[in-house]
Amino acid sequence: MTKTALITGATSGIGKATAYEFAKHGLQLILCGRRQERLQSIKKELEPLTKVHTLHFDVRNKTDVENAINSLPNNFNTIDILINNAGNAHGLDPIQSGSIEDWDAMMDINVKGLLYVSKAIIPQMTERQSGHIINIGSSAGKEVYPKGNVYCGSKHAVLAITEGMRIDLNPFGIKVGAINPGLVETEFSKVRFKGDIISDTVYNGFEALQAEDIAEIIYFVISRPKHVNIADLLVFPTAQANSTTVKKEL
Ligand code: NDP
Ligand code: 8X3
Repeated sequence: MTKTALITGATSGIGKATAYEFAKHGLQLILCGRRQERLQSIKKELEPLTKVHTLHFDVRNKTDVENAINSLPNNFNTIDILINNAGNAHGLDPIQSGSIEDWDAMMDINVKGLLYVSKAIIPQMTERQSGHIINIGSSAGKEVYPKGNVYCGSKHAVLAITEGMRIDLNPFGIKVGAINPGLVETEFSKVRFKGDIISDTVYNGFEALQAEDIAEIIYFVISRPKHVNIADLLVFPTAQANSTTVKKEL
């Protein structure tokens, strides 16, 4: 039977590439994000391959999250796979001069938003005793780098929550895992640096991961047999050894 996957943050980067990858394999899709026009144009492009429904909400707004999930039509309301991907870094500042607005954004989107979406979907998975949740963490969830403070904190939280979900959902046969990329060339740095010119240089001098690399890995993870759960996966570009060690040729 065709599986249905809900992807948050499907309007760009990793989430968008995952939508295209899943569509190639015939999964039915629920694509989420704030930028409605992008959702519509992705839907139009993917509809020759699969059925697509879009949901337009900010993951920070728990009422909107709940209403959006509750609004799903019958043919889309059984969610087999949840990809909790929406998120970003906001700013790269030492803790003493970081902006509270940036901190709020990262904790509210990366951590609380992930929880709100999960809360709206987990009950149907426990009831059916099946489902697969993948949380997109980060190498920043496994180590802390200078000025990464709150973003790293948010991604450490994602990993702790992932482990907690896996334990609590274990009796229900629900798979839970995290995929933790290093440097991926997406709109991530444009958002982090608020469009500043510095965002153009982040991926210079080495071959960064592309969103499609992560999308292929996500598809691999969701396509394992029923008894196999990839619980935690760290993936760097070859040029990157950890958050602070990147072999650049400039
Ligand atoms: P992008 O900026 O390209 O994509 C971020 C996505 O998140 C967009 O689709 C955006 O949609 C969505 N999003 C952001 N804020 C909200 C919000 N408040 N409500 C709903 N959706 C939101 O970045 P990436 O693809 O790189 O990032 C995806 C995930 O991967 C994030 O969790 C990020 O932390 C993680 N990651 C990224 C790495 C990288 O180097 N790029 C490395 C490791 C992890 P819209 O604006 O339309 O709402
Ligand atoms: C994104 C990777 O190194 O910018 O999570 O934190 S990094």
